[in-house]
Amino acid sequence: MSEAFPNIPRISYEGVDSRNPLAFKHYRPDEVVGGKPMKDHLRFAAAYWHTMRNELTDPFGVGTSLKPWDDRSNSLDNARRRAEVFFEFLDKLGLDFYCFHDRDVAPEGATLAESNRNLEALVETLQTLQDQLGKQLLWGTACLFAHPRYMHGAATSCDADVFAYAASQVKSAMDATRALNGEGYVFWGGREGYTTLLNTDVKRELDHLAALLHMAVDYAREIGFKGQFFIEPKPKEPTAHQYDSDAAACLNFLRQYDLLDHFQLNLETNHATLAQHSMWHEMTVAAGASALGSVDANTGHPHLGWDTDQFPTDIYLTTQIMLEILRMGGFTKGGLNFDAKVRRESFEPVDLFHAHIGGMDAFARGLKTAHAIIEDGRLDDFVKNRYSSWDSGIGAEIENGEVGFAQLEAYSLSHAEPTVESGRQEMLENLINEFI
Ligand code: XUL
Ligand code: CO
Repeated sequence: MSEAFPNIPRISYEGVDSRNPLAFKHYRPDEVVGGKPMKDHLRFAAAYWHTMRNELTDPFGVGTSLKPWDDRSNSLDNARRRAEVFFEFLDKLGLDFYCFHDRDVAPEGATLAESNRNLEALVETLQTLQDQLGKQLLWGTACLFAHPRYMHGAATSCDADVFAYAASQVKSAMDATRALNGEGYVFWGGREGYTTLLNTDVKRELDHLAALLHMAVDYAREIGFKGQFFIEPKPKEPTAHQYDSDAAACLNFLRQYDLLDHFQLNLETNHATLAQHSMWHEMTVAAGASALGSVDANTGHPHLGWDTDQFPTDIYLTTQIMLEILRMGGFTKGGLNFDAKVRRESFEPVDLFHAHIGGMDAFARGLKTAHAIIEDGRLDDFVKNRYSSWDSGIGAEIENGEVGFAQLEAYSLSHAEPTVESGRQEMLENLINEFI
């Protein structure tokens, strides 16, 4: 097949003085940071759905995206051509991983059997391309939200036949992920939520969602799938309330239904901000439960209240994300998946390159900055010191469960009014700026 991007060279590192928009200024895959090459810290992935399938429509207008290789048909040939173009894209950018939904890579057929056959055919193509170019599947998933059958949800549909269909689709998507040696499998609750409580039995729907996840855990055991399961929180959109609304809600759900041992969280910045949290908050909550698994790297628009899925370019954001990743000792099965799309006005193939280069450079800077902050040690020392009253004396006794109200009352009656210290927020903000 002829090249899809004939005028775009393989993207290489040219350093901070380069003015070439098709070069990395900061991302140097083999540069060692804290004992590990950048590429192994960052584990960048491209999202098949945005890169290959997003036509850049919006509620007010048709798609604008130019994809000369795509004849817009539902044929297997077109699907295979797209896969080849996608791997050319990964190769030129030096992206080591990718992620997909079943229906992104293979067309939905007239029957479930035909859809399954289409997916199996594309898995063969993807396997060949992975082997040829040395690429890896970060995670796979099933699209349980686009087809009209899922209008009321998939695992949480009011209709048991829809649940059965969704389960079948997850089964095939897990087979595909296992065949491609995927590092993980994601559940994002597409339409698992409600638009009105007038017609919804929330408790019953949550029970059903948990049942589907337990079936997935059982099936993984059955087929020997060793990948990591992830849940991806999002508070709303498309439904008014999504059951996987934020990290805390997901952890509570997993704990309630005895699934915590089998799942980690895949956190996405734009979902965090839709939930009125910062990404840093979500990461801290997940890390606190040892459930921080993977990241969908994107960002929202500060003035828009919906999921705009923009490429991440903010160095503060990438620094905060990489601080948490370094603090937990790095990714194991997870990575940084650019679940992001170019703007509707950025419709040319080269825009896809600019977008990924920017995201990769922003994360390379975030990694180097976070590593320097940790090496410097002042931030961590400050926090450690702030809690030093808990390291001995009455603090240690409380933490060890050695005292109760009566002892604490006696303690407080015999001691002077506590003297507390400044939180020094502004000083710490300035400290971060020393490194940015
Ligand atoms: C939707 C979203 C999904 C998941 C995978 O907002 O983030 O693309 O990442 O289903
Ligand atoms: Co996502």
